[in-house]
Amino acid sequence: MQRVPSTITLNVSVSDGVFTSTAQVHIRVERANLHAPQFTQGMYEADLQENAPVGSKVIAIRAQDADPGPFGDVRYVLLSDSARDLFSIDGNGQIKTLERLDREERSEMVLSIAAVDAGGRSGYCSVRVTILDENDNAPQFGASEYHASMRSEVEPGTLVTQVQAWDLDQGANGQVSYSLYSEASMQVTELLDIDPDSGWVRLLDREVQSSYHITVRASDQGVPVRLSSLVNITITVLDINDNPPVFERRDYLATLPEDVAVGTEVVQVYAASKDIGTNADIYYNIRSGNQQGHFTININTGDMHLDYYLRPTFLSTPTMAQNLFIHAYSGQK
Ligand SMILES: [Ca+2]
Ligand SMILES: [Ca+2]
Ligand SMILES: [Ca+2]
Ligand SMILES: [Ca+2]
Repeated sequence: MQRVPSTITLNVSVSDGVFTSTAQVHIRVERANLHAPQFTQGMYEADLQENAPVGSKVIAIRAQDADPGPFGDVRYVLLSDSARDLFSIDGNGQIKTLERLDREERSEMVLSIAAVDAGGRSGYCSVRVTILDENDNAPQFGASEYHASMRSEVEPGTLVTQVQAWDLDQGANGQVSYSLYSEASMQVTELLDIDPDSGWVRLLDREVQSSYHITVRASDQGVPVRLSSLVNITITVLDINDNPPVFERRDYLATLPEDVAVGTEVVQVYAASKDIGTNADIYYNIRSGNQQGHFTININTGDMHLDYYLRPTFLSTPTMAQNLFIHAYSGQK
């Protein structure tokens, strides 16, 4: 290609046939901006580790401009507003981070970048940045503590309750498994266990106790560090009414003088049940022996009173015995 001189000098003369005038015209030749910058790729792909320190290198991109001189000098401009706080790009097309990036907030970003020459011509490309997961979230249980109940007569093997935890991380970093907290007492681990995948708590063996307290751990499968959380579960055993009340004594004996006043307390009977809660509430009535209605019993306390004036009836005999059968029952009044 022939080199174009940077200035051209023209000698110009004009004549009207009589007079001639001559002038010299200097023309400075400027190069034309023939080429727009062009990226080597329209789309670049880059991976960036989550939480990488500020200033980490993401990728270097490059645009070329065939013009010599300033029209061939390229500078890079990050066009995406949202990316400008997070990434920088320097004169060599090197993209670096300005912030630590959180994959759980945004796992992928596409940056639009322009290469601009001194003449204002430009070319464009995109850079897709994929944020790679780091195990930076522990599993979180759905509740701060769990309460469940089971009936006292359930068979071993029964599923009692289920806990669930979520982990925001990706893949193994977010895969949750459940276990009984290893510091749980031996006693608890013999009575209950938990399915590592589903979080279902299962009864292994029954024991006479009104509640169980266990601690469950949810762990992720992160490498190299596994993260975990703990939660407490209280399981209340709902009693069934299967223990009939037993009187503390088989026979109660009361002796009354013949002139006893109406309303006098005769005796107080007492029965108890091995059940718990309302199933241990005992009620009393007189089952038989009280056909004349001489005695009353307090249904709640077992307190028996004389409800009759004895003297007229009993005068004829020196002593008189009366057998009463008291019934104690539990549950509903
Ligand atoms: Ca150019
Ligand atoms: Ca994160
Ligand atoms: Ca993460
Ligand atoms: Ca995790």
